Amino acid sequence: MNSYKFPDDFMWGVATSSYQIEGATTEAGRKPSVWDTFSANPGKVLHDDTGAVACDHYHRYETDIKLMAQLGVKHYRFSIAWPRIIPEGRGKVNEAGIDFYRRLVDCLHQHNITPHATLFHWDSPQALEDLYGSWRSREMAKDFADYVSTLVSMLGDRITNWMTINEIPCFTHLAYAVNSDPLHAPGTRVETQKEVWQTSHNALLAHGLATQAIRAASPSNCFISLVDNISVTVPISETPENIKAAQQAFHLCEQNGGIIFPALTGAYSPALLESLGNAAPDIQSGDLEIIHQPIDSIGLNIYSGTYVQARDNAIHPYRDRQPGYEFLSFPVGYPKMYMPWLNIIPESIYWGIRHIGETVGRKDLPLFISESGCAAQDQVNHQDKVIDTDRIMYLRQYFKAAHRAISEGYPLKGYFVWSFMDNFEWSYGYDHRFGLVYIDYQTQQRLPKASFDWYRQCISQNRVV
Ligand code: IFM
Repeated sequence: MNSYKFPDDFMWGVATSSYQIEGATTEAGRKPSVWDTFSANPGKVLHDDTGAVACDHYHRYETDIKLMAQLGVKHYRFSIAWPRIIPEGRGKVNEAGIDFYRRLVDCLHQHNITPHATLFHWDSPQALEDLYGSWRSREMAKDFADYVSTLVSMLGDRITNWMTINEIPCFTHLAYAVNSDPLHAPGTRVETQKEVWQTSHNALLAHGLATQAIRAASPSNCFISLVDNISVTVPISETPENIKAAQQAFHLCEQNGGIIFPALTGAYSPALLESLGNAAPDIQSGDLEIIHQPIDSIGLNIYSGTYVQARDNAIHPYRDRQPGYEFLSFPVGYPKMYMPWLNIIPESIYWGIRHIGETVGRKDLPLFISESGCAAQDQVNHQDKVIDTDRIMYLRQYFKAAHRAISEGYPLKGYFVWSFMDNFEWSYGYDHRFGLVYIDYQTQQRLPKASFDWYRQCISQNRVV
């Protein structure tokens, strides 16, 4: 019998991000982020929801941390809002902002929960957008590193697990659109694909400079990761041909070749550069060394994937050629959770991990699932319960795929479920609930769902139940 037992030191955790839960967007010196501006613009976010109040976590963090302790997690991944720390993006430091995170982290320690702080989860200061267009400028990477340096020198006595940046593709490639206004994220219209790739290159520089800044400012030994939402290619069946096809396809699936490859190997994928041609970003001398800083682990946010199969004469999406594989589209009726993109592919966890080792060539690098979870149409029943068996079904399969990776020797160290509680799901507002804890946004009441109890049992028994 396979009991799906995990290693004794496996890190079970939950994750959130600042703009999605904190609220209090005008309090204690915080100035607007690009998401405040974007969501205040009618029609940009479903139902015109904004993060102004969100889960009011800024005022209710103690209640929330007590619930985390009841869940039994020993690890919590949250993010720090740059506009709380340096409201104008550069220059004057806001002590009240630092104090909030001091209180939060102290409370976590009191409950024996280890903080894992993400330094940027998309809520960049609006002032820098106004000044130089945010990620369109290399200045952004320098300002980010200065913010990080300040923060780590002030909070490094309490936090030793740092994650530089969350999901580079989402605030670059989704936010800068060629000759059209970006639909799902704040950003700008640009004229060429090259400009879009330049934004992700600048974000990679920010990651590298921030990594250097953390090492320099941290008062003690610390652990640094990048968090990436790689696009996982999954072989339709595990024949040698299909596995090879999935590995080849990984380079050109979405932004993999230009983000995870340079970050972990110091070079853009040659296959990507070839396919981009003139659309490739300008890479200045020394950039790749900065980007490819030694890090201690990689965080993978994996929710879904793309099936691939071997095929001679396949036409590649970027140009005509015969690369030996094809991306498969999903049949009508393929099972998905409550998000247009959330096709249920549990084995994406296993293949994402395996690609880092075999396809990117970083078998040495410890990794963890820094986000995985699903949205569901949760409802409170007449007994005041949310019985989200769909979420349990989803997580159970994904945990088993993580277990498979560990049993085959891949260095998976932890799993952070997204999300601890329902929250502001970006352009989908509050309609799509990802939490283990239900939030009643009228009353701010917290209600643990059935999946909360299920996850609590997994954690206490250290296996998939
Ligand atoms: O809510 C987001 C999160 O901010 C980043 N990763 C994906 C989640 C679900 O869409």
